[in-house]
Amino acid sequence: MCGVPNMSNSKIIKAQEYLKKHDIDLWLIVTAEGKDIHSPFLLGTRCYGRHAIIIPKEGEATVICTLMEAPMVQKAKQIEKVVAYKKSEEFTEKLKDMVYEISKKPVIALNYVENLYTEGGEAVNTITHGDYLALKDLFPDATFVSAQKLLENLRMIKTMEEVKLHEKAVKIALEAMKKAIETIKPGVTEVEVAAEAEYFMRKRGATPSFPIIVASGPNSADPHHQTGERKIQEGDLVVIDLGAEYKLRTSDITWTVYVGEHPPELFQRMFNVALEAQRAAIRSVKPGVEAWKIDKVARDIILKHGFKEEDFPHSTGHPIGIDVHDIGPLLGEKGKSKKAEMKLLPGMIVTIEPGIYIQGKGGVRIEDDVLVTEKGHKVLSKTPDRLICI
Ligand SMILES: [Mn+2]
Repeated sequence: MCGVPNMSNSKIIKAQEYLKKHDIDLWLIVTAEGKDIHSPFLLGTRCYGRHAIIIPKEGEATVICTLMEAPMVQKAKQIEKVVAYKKSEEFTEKLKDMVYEISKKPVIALNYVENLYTEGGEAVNTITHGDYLALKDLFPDATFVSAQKLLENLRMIKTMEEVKLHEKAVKIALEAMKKAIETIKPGVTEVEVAAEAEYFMRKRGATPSFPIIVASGPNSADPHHQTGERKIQEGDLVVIDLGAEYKLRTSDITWTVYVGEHPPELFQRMFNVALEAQRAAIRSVKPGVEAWKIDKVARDIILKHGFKEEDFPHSTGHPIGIDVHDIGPLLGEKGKSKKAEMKLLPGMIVTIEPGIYIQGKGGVRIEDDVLVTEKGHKVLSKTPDRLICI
C-alpha cells in the first residue's frame, strides 16, 4: 500500500496504538442490521448482514461478512482483508479461528461501558446483550474489556476531513431550515413543514440525523416534541430542531420563529433571554474549560432573568459526531453525569442550545454547532440575532 492513508485507515492505526499501549489483543465488533454505528465508521459502508470486524493490536484488520456484501466492503477499500461466508455456522467458525489465531486466551475490547447509569455512555454501548452472551459462549477463555476509552480516542477529536464533513452537514441543515421556514404559515401542519425540510436534505445527499422536530404553539414547550399533525396557527411560537447527516457526520441546529407580526411580551422576553444565554455560552467555549462551566454560563443568565429551574430542563449542549449525541463532554449541570466534568479540547464539536419552556404557552430554543479550536472556537452554524416573525 502506498499513498496517503484514508480516514478509516488512520482510525485503525490509532486503534492499534491504543490496543498495544493497553495490552489488549484485539478490538472486536460483531453486529447486524446496522445496529453498531462503529461498523460504517470503520468500513466506510453499511453492512446489514451479520458481520465481524477484527482489529488485532498488530497486523491486518479483517472483516468477515456475507457473500452478498463482500464486494461492497472491498470496494469501500477501508479494510483490506475481507472474508466472505455463506452459512451462519461458517461465520462462527471463521470468527473463532481468526480470534484464536491472535491469542489462545485473548483480551478482547467490545463496545460497551462498564456502568451505563453512572458513565452515560450511550454512544459507546452498541453491542447487544445477545451478541455479548454469544461471544462469551464462543470464547470461554477470553477476557472482555470495555472499548470506551478506545472509542473516545477515535471519536472525540475530529480530523480535518471530518470537520469538513460536519461543515457540509451544517450547510445542508441551514438550507433545510430555510425551506422549513418558507413553508410555515397558518394552516400548514407540523409534519408538512418537516417533510419539506427532509425532502430538501435528501436531494442534497443527506438524511435527517434524527427525526425532525417541528413543535408549534403549546407543543413547543416540549423540547423533544414528536412532530405531529397539528395545524400551525397565528400567535404560535414554532421550534424547528433539525440536523443533517452527511457521509456519516451530523449537524444539529434549532431555530425558533413566531407566527404573526407582533409577538407577545412574554415570547419576546423568552427569546431575548435564550439568545443572551446562548451567545454568552458560545463566547465561553475554549479548550481546557470543563463542560459544566459552559452550562452554568447559560443557566445563570436564564435564572437571573426570573425564569425557573424547570423552565430550562435540559443541558446546554452535547458533542456531535457520527452520532448526533456523540462521545465526549456533556455541557450539563455539574454532577449530572461524569461527562459534565470532561474538558473541551480542540477538534471537538459541540452544540450550544439553551431553551426556555412555559407549559401551556410555548417554548424557545436556539442551537448552533461550535467547533473548539486551539485558540477558542468557531461557530459552524449561525442562528438569527432576532426573533423571526412570519
Ligand atoms: Mn442538539
